[in-house]
Amino acid sequence: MDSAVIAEKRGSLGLLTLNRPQALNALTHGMIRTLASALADWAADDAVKTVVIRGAGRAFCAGGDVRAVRQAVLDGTQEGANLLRDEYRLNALIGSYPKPYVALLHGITMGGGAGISVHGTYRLADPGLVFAMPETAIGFIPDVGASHFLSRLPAGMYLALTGARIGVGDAGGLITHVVAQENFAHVIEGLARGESPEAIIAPLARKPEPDVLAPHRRRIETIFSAASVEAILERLDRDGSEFARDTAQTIRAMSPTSVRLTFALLRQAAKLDLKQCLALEYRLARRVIVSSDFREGVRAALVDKDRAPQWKPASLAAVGAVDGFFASSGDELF
Ligand code: QUE
Repeated sequence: MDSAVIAEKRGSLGLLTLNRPQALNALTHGMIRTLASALADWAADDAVKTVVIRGAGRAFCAGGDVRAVRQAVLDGTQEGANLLRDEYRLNALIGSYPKPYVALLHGITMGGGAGISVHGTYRLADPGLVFAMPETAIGFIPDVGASHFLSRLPAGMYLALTGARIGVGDAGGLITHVVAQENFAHVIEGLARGESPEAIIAPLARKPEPDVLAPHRRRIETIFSAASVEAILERLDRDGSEFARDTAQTIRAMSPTSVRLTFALLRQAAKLDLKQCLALEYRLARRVIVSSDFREGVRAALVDKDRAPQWKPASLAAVGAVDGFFASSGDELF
């Protein structure tokens, strides 16, 4: 078992603690395997009524271990694809888990952290939550089932293309309750005693915080419903507001290939169930991780940290059709 995940039974509760705080609990392959194995055991264990997942340290979870995925590609091994395969299967297991699955979110929750929380039954978030799907910034795509939940959110295409960080006020649809982190221990104790999640959570839930995106919501929905990435950028440029200018600039700084893939992925995902979304993400991800933009994006954001990625192709116009990424390669997730 991987010490970066602590899996313990406390009374009626199966408690999972992500314990790699120095890396903001970014999910290694070992952590993914330990989570999947504990969840499989507890699904069949009548003593476990509920599962809780939480993160040690400052963050719930910053994502998947994309540095390791990049290194595996550089080393010429299949380990990167294998990590993603097991991560997406874990996301599917959480999405169809037979018992209440309660995620206690605080601090940074991005990428892979969303995948091990949003598909569960309850997502309790501390007011200091910082949520994002920032994959277009590293030459990747919104994965871990994000194509499912983002394609169903009014601002989902905006969040996916820009990687915008949002707080609890704007995370309706992603979280179920706002609960202060200081009350997480109380939730854990109540569930361990066998109390029902609703009975414990309801008295602790606070009023949602003000919605920061509220003044821009109509703009976002009108602009991001456009039929192509070019049309979205055209509408942003024509809008003229500071928000639209900043948003267009952000999208133009992302990997052009990632932006095109993300747009096409979310459009398709709107008609698919979670498992179909994960399977489609896996097809794309296997091709994207061997691309130069993923290598370069992870290098610029997380290895050298110069934040100056050189994307290839460098412009949307130069990115041709992305249909080939969506075709089956024979190695399907399910
Ligand atoms: C996009 C991502 C990730 C990211 C930054 C992005 C991601 C991820 C991390 C991350 C952050 C801090 C760490 C760490 C990893 O950053 O998936 O090990 O200490 O895991 O722009 O998708």
